[in-house]
Amino acid sequence: MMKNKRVELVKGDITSLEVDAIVNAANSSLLGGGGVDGAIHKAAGPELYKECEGLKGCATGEAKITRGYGLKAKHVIHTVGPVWYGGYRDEHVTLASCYQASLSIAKKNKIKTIAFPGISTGVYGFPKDLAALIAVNESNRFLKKNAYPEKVIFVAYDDESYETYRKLLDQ
Ligand code: AR6
Repeated sequence: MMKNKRVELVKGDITSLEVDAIVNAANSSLLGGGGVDGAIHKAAGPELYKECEGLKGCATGEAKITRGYGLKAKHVIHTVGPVWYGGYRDEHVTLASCYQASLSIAKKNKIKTIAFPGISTGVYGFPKDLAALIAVNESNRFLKKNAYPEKVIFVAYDDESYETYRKLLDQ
């Protein structure tokens, strides 16, 4: 369906994917929360929480990796997106950094397939269309320069997000 074979779009729950790594939209404590973070911790089980405790948090715009435990995914890459303040705090730069940091960790760990939810587009309030544009641009930029990851999968949780990504990827 997509012209670029290294980028894919799927709709649904990221915790069900059998990939090398799923990305978590975490907060800086890395100790869980609601949204996709809550779903990932619930599916992975208490061992994920234990490993996260040892990481001592993560700065906004950065990323850290753990194992996947009860998930089908082998690893979880936890990144902390920016809270949207109307665009006045360079949120777009920080969000781009989340994608670059996550993809760099994937490369370091020779991860072949990585799946991203819409970082910051839930509780953190980042506009979904702008976030999807950043996600696609940063991923394409990284893939052009690197052999790993081999494939990036964008996971749209609802129809609206799916359409937003589809339009960006179809061109
Ligand atoms: N699979 C894929 N996408 C999902 C899933 C799922 N199971 N569940 C939600 N989404 P959010 P944020 C989508 O709020 O905005 C947490 O409490 C959702 O529709 O999970 O980065 C953390 O601990 C939305 O498009 O993350 C932080 O405190 C996207 O995932 C804070 O929320 C992200 O929504 C992070 O906020």
